[in-house]
Amino acid sequence: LDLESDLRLALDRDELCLYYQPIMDLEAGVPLGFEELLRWQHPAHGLLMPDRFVPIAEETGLIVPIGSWLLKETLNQVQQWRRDLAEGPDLTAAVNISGRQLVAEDFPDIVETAIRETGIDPSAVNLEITETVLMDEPDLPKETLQRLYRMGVGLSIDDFGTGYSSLSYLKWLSARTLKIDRTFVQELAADPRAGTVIELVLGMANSLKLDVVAEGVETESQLRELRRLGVTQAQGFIWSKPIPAEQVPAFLSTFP
Ligand code: G
Ligand code: G
Ligand code: MN
Ligand code: NA
Repeated sequence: LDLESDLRLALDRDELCLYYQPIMDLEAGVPLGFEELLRWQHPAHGLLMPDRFVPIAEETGLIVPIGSWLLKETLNQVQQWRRDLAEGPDLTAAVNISGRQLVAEDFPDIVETAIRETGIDPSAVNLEITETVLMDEPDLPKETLQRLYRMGVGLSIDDFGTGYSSLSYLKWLSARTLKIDRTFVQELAADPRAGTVIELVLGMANSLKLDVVAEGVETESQLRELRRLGVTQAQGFIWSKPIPAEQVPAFLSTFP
């Protein structure tokens, strides 16, 4: 199955599409924003999930043009919801960024152009970078991170807790958000230490003035426990799976 040659054509053939999952404000009980998640409507194999093709896109470098496209597409989409929907004005846009994009010299220009062309407030933009990328990238371009910070764009550390966290990067990174990996949420019921780890992350995040999002919330009991620990932002199937853009207005209309 030669997905690589198909992937080279997918962008031009309009086969890539974006799904969106709400990120919830637990105190207000409303969505505060949406995370973009990439899908590939393959002509022969149907709807492919990112784990099937993002690694190929990263190896081949195709993630760079694909990533530029989806950044612009997401900012445009979220800006439209911010403008057009009663529940939309403060929504944030979370966009997954791979290491290959981050180390490209023109990445800050690409972000700046996407923001200018879509007209979205830069403070509504969160770029999600996995902790593993931050640890593994030896030449993490600090200039890029500083330029993004000066633009007012937020950085979210994705899958936090799964990498080999030296934590030293938190000092100079000026991130806005830590996203606690869903494995910690899933272990809450079975392993009391999972809750302790989340409490420690919240304490550290509080000292560093970082927001914390808990990922992968599926059950009421997980939600109750996360609230008890002091988590104020979360996402997961309990509210919604990732959904196509067309379904977002109906989702938003269910909130007061
Ligand atoms: O639902 P889900 O299967 O969508 O996503 C699986 C993984 O693929 C996630 O860990 C996510 O970080 C990654 N992913 C999803 N969308 C994108 C994207 O647009 N760019 C990159 N680099 N990774 C993505
Ligand atoms: O970018 P990130 O690695 O955080 O990607 C989010 C991934 O988590 C996507 O694959 C998405 O479909 C998945 N996801 C989102 N909410 C839930 C959930 O409640 N349970 C599970 N098992 N997966 C989730
Ligand atoms: Mn993510
Ligand atoms: Na994650």
